[in-house]
Amino acid sequence: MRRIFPPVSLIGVPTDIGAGHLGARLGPDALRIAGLAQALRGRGIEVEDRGNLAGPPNPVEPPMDGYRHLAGVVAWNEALMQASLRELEAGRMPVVLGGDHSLAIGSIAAVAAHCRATGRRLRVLWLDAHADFNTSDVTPSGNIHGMPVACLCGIGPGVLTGIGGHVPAITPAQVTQVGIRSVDQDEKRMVKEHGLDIYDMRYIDEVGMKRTMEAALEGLDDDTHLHVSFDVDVLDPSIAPGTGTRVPGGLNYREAQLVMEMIADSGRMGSLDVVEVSPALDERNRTAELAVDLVESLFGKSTLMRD
Ligand code: HAR
Ligand code: MN
Ligand code: MN
Ligand code: MN
Repeated sequence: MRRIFPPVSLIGVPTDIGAGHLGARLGPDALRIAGLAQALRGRGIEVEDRGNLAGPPNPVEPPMDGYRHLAGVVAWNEALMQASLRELEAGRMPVVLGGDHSLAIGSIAAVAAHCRATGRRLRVLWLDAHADFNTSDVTPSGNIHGMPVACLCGIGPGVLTGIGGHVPAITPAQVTQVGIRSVDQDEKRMVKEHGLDIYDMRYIDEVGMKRTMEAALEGLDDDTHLHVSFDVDVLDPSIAPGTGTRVPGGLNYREAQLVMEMIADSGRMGSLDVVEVSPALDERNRTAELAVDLVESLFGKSTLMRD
């Protein structure tokens, strides 16, 4: 059975203001050049590319009070929250092209607000090498792309935790993380304290990806909106070198495909972020091309007709 997807709106967010490395600002165009819109249209999906949002330039300043570029991160996320909510309210699926992962704050705040308004249950699947659960007190870098999950769970500055109008936007119980292999010392304490559901690389090694994803997707029902936040650094750097914070030991090609195929089979994906693509660090755009390949699988592409 071919699943019917709602129309998709691509929202480019060309910034690296939440990161410590420059380059994710070029991610949206790298994904476009890799043929994202065409690939989705090829699957019979109606796609509108809304172009890029506007926001402040990256001032490349040191952190202040534990945050680098807090005001700029807020500005980009407020713009994204509005843009994404507009698409959801129009019955369209926002696909956010990052940009660094701090953008998940605005993206998921919008989805949370929409789910609140429509009475749907929200679950967030966070595919990443990193837990992104730092706070200004414990961050080793001040980089806000290391903090979005904490901010969404209400732990962070009010200007970020309040972006969707409800604090917290989500609870840790709504979040499942897969592929994690880099968690900072005090961040470990944080994720433990807040009971984040983390399938790290050791778990995947021991149990295998099929059982990992069965566990990660457990409990989705017809009323669940699944938001997928895909940080391309979840992939092994040998297949996805074009990203700012590479960590060895990530998902291989087949594992990544299976993750996407099993999400597609759940039939519950209602919104998506593709973040941290950094083409200047890449080899001939292969990371963006791989991301597009994987997004096709998220939208139901498979080798055979399976049901
Ligand atoms: N944990 C590190 C920090 O907070 C790096 C995390 C940010 N890197 C990302 N996000 N790409 O997933 O500085
Ligand atoms: Mn809706
Ligand atoms: Mn991330
Ligand atoms: Mn990451």
